[in-house]
Amino acid sequence: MKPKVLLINCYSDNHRGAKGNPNFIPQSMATVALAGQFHADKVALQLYCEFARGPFENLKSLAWADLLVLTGLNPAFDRMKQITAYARTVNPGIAVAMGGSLARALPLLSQRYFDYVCQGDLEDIGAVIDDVFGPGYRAEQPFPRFDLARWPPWFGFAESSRNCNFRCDFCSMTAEGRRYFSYGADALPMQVEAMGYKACLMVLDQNFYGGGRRQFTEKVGRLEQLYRAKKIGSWSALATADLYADPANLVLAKQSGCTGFFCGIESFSRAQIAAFKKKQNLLLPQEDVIRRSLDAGLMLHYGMVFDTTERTVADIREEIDFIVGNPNLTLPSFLSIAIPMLGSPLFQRRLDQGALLPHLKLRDMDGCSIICQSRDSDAVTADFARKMHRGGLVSRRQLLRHALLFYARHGRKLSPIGMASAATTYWALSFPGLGTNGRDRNLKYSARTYFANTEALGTLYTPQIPMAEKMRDHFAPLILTNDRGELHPSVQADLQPKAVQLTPSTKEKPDLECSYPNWHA
Ligand code: B12
Ligand code: SF4
Repeated sequence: MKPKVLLINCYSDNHRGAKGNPNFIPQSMATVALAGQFHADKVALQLYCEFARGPFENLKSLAWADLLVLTGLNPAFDRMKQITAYARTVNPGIAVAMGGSLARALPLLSQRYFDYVCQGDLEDIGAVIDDVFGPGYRAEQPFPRFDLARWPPWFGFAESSRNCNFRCDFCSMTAEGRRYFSYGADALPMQVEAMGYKACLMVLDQNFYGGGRRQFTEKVGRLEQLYRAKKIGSWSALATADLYADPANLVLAKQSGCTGFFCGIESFSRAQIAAFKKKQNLLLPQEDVIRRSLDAGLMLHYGMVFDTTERTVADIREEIDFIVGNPNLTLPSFLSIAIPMLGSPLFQRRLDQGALLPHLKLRDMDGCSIICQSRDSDAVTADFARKMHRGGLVSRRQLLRHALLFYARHGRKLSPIGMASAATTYWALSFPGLGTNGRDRNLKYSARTYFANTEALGTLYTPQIPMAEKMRDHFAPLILTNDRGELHPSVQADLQPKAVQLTPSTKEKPDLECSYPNWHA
């Protein structure tokens, strides 16, 4: 009998029966990449993504598996605990491994709930495989299992590097301080060969430009070959604003079939960017970055991050009006309340300032809830967050006017896919509730408070089957702060100040731990 492994990407949805976001771009690659660490012939695998398909409720699969492997973003910690409780109830012998940024941010707490807490990269699962099944069950040539991916048709996701070479104040990459490294240019053709033709290939790196001009040119060269050979219809990637400093980069990208990039613009306020320590965004004014991109025929997607602790709602609304009133700017693809990610310098600063809300729930550090004390009154801040989440910050008339002027000025320069992707930004601002945070799709909006300490827990927090008393804690939300906004005792050992070891960024050197040896060829 083959060992059986269930891999789940957990997501912090509120409600049992939520439908998930199967057509949202981008989707996570994590389970597909993790699956590639197991021997394809000797291990039976099932993959599930809660972001795409809604909360995982299949007790039969939990009873089937010998090993449960969990991944997910920080707000998904409660979901990891809940699924583990179900697994142990229906299948007491199951082994549970978890990993990713949660394992790095909360290693000690995680050990209370999971058998294996993998703080490193994908390759860490190798030791778990050996421990649970014995030798012989690791993949001989680890490689993402694109054949098991259930992504929107026409889209493929790939990676060409890990981690980031920048250190923005709020980001989990900064909290982790891990070294940026590139897989090498051949990684992309290998992944495309394995996944087959895709109309749009999206390279999901933290920073596609993290290896500088030389690596960028090499990777774009490979993508151009794939594009000319009709192995991809187009490509896009996530990259930082320093990419736009050299216009030649944009020419290269455009001629290689690129439709555009996602770039962390975050704010048009220089003061805010400086406060976020996002120095790559100070090289050029944000408006110039967008103008250069559009002039080169490349769409630019970005998110806006609003820090209501530093800025008033009136100031933020002025910024939104400035964007929507300017048809030379693309509209943001998503709006988010600033999240001081666990362990980041901003998290520490907010903690020291006493600015974290009391009884803060990790589940609600999701970009659509208020996490810190705000400059405005609760009523004003909550009204802003509600409009951000439900729509109403920008009128449909303003959006229509922007769309007409934008397409008149830039429509002809963008490719058809670039134009279609520009259209999604109008949709995102009109119906933001249908965007990334689908977590309240089934919850009456009026039930929300928009504060991360007073949001109602959804139905997922009530077990769907009888549970042993010892599992009760698995259904309690993880609370990060006490009633004074100080660290809650349960996370003190993990989150109290430690000298953050910022690893110097290395641009060229491959990481020897990476399990994809051929990619460095
Ligand atoms: C796809 C994506 C999304 C998708 C899907 C998310 C999902 N959960 O399914 C969407 C668009 C929904 C999304 C939303 C958000 N995202 Co997002 N997203 C990504 C993105 C672009 C790719 C993730 C991915 O597939 N990576 C590739 C896989 C292979 O690697 P990985 O997951 O990073 O894991 C590595 C290690 O951690 C480790 N690992 C991970 N899990 C496990 C498990 C085991 C057992 C082991 C051994 C190892 C291991 O192995 C991998 C490589 O070594 C990343 C950026 C990036 N390049 O990673 C951001 C990123 C993950 N998102 C981020 C953020 C901040 C958000 C938002 C908060 C944004 C916002 N303000 O709204 C929301 C959160 C919404 C929520 N409620 O959770 C942050 C970090 C978040 C965090 N740590 O919690 C990232 C890193 C971007 C960034 N630099 O800021 N996101
Ligand atoms: S550039 Fe992006 S991924 Fe890198 S540290 Fe800044 S926010 Fe994080």
